[in-house]
Amino acid sequence: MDSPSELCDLGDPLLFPGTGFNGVPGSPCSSDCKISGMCTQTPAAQCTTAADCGGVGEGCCGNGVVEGRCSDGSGSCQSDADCRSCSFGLCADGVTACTQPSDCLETCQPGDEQCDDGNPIDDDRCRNDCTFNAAPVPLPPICEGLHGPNIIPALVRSGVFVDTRRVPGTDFDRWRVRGEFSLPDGAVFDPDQQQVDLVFSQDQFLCVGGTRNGFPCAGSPDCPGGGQCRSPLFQASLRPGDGDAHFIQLGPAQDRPVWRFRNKLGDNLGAESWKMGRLFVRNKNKRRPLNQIKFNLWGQGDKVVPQVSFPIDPAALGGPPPRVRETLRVGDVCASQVMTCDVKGGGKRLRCFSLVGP
Ligand SMILES: [Ca+2]
Ligand SMILES: [Ca+2]
Repeated sequence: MDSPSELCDLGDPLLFPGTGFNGVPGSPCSSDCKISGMCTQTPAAQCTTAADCGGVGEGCCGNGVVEGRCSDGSGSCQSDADCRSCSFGLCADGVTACTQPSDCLETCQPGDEQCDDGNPIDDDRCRNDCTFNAAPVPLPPICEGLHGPNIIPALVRSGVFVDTRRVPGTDFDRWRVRGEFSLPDGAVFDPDQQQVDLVFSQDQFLCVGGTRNGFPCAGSPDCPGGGQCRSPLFQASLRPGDGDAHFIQLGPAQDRPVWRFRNKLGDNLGAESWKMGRLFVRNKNKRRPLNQIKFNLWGQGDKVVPQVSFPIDPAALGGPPPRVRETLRVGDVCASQVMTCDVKGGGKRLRCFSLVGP
């Protein structure tokens, strides 16, 4: 996990084994959490743009943009237009006469980043060293619109999927995930006031509704006409204001907030089969220096009509063993992790966990 990224709150060392802390050499985050990238050829050097790094050809990985350097060395750029300036009748080279920026011929020289999504998720389409991932485990579209430290790796300590007899067929109808993640600095986490989304996904997403209903998609722009790009496995949303169909905050203990969600039937519209959830904040203290959220979420698709079950393709994402991405979005924070599963009970039960770190 200690490759270039812009996670500026590295969290509990339990969560991120082998990582340094903010400001430590090799850490993607400065002590004041302002540095957002690392130079591609000298990874110990922190940067906010490519202009902070060596010379032409070296990129700043983790700042969320693929940049180059202007041929005159004047700064970072994404296109030639960024490099062309005309002031007092001269281009930036100080020699060429000009009346407007387009008269100048400075060019934007590409750097060595193949991609830069600015997030610290290493196994999505863009790796933490800003190279393309040939076999990605894509993030679900519910994380759309979030960048950098607001997309964070989670640790799933336990994920269980069971094919019970209560729902006919061979798909999985009972699920439970437990784990934790560390909130980035400045994140607002208030699940009784914010929408909470839970997604289990593999490599495919499909449009639901709109003019391309049923077609594969990578994001909502692929589903015009009001369609949604969703995981065909499991996707659920709990919205504030829906009464007991949402997380509520328990007790007056503001220093240690706990949120709980319960629905015995699991019949909330948009969150069918989701029966229980518990989210728990551990505040900063001496033993645990950073904000940590624990989650425990459970569901069973038997009571709701029609009954809910979903397949997990053991061959997707380079399996077997089966691999499933679990993503929890609360407000403007998306915590996600890929689980690897052991097959038990003749295929009727998956026991999954995430591997974090080297
Ligand atoms: Ca970059
Ligand atoms: Ca990434």
